[in-house]
Amino acid sequence: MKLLNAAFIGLILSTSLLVNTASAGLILDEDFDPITSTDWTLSNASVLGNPASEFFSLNALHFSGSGIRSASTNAFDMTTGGLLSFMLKIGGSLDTSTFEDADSGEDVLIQYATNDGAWVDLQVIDTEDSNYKDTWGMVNISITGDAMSNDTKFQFVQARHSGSNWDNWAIDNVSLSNNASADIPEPSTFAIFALGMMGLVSRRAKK
Ligand SMILES: [Ca+2]
Ligand SMILES: [Ca+2]
Ligand SMILES: [Ca+2]
Repeated sequence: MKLLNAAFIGLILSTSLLVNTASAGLILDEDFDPITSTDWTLSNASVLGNPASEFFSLNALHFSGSGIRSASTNAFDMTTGGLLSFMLKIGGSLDTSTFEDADSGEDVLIQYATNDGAWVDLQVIDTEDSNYKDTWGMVNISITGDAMSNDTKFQFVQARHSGSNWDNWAIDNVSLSNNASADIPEPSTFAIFALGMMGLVSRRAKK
């Protein structure tokens, strides 16, 4: 009987793990090691290796060219809402050749567009923000409100800077998840079901 109980506990745990993985709803997972180029439209952005160990984890997407610097995603179904998460570093007073100090007003914008409409700001990150200046920091943005459409794309963009090789920034470990589908049972439902089965089996065993 102990063996049976252990088997059921194992079933509960493994089922919970399976369901957790499914309900995470990960729809974009990019570490740039290497880049999945079909997932991105890039302008004045390039994947670099690890110059002088200044990058977060192996390659990062580095912005340095002249003209508008941007990286935009494909469109996703975001009707359930979700979370956009990524690592960001902006050049600061360390002022290296990879991360030249980005000046005030040369903000990094995170935007969305629905149905190929105009870009709308999700978050504006000031170049003087100490969470990201000269250091890698994580950005988490909840996808809510008007961004929740069945055709939503995202963009990382710096519209103003002093030109090629000035005012640099980079991103890494970009992930986008939508909220769990209503069709996927919660782990607790499975756990209750399995516990019920355990009771049933132990009763039968006693008989
Ligand atoms: Ca990376
Ligand atoms: Ca500068
Ligand atoms: Ca500048």
